[in-house]
Amino acid sequence: MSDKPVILVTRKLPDLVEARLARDYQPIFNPDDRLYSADELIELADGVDAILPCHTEKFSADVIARLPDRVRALCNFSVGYDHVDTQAAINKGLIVTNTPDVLSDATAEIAILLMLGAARRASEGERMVRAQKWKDWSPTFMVGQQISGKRFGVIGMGRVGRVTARRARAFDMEVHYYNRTRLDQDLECGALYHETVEDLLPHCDVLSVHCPATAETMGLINRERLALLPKNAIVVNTARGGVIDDEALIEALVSGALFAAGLDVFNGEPQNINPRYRDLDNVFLLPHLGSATGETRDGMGFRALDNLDAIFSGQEPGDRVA
Ligand code: 8YV
Repeated sequence: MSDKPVILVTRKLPDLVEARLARDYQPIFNPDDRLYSADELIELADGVDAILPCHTEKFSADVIARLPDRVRALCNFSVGYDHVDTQAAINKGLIVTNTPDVLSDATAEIAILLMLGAARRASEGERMVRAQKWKDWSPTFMVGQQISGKRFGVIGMGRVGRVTARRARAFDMEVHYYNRTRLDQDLECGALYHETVEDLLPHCDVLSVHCPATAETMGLINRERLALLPKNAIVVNTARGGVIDDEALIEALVSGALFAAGLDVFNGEPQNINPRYRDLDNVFLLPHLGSATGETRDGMGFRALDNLDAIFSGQEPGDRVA
């Protein structure tokens, strides 16, 4: 019998990541990439030393309480950890880690893609070409919005928010932001700080959401706050669906108060997103692709493994969040 730690890997991971896991641990893989129920997770965790989950597995207080005591850590393959009840993990003595930094570039790319797609009506145009409904060209045909030189507002100027702001500057956008604490000048790079979300919103031709999903940020972008955006603003969300009140956003898109939205994350994703989004031409919808590049998914896996390695060699993992 090997004395290597046993790791439950909840989803199919990139080949290089699985190869390193197989070299250094006794992994229990999920070759069919099936989404486990809570009961299955608990059953599979029997005899396991740590779990390497994704945000698709929910570790509620109840699930955590039912995990076998042998499980020492949840080393997530994600930067967000709103799927884990961290207080319950702390109470049980479970270490929780995430994968920051390695997905900032990829997520920023998707935020910029959503901004451009929403502003220039990309999915609407693409659907038209595919459906052979493109009949003519005229000076007033499918006119969108130019984003160059406009104001780019960021809620949550963490790693992803800062990289996205840097990319937006390449379009000569003026960056405004709200963050719980003001950044040092060298990290601000000239971005204009607003002390409250309410102060920020009137300055956003594009609003890009980058804050984590917490009890405080749930429903943050609600009807009252959306009303503070300039007319014809664009809302982009690559953070978590829960930060936006869907009904309020949809109303603003239908009424024309907002020009468009670009969304990569949703309440109820993947199967139960608000069906009204599907009927709106002025939303650009993507299926949670923020970190979906080969380079980034390898990087996330290696980062999760670095955390596992630290834990099983008796060191403090670099990305401990609980
Ligand atoms: C990941 C994400 O792909 O890392 C995150 O928090 O939202 C995604 O981009 C996903 O969470 C993997 O578990």
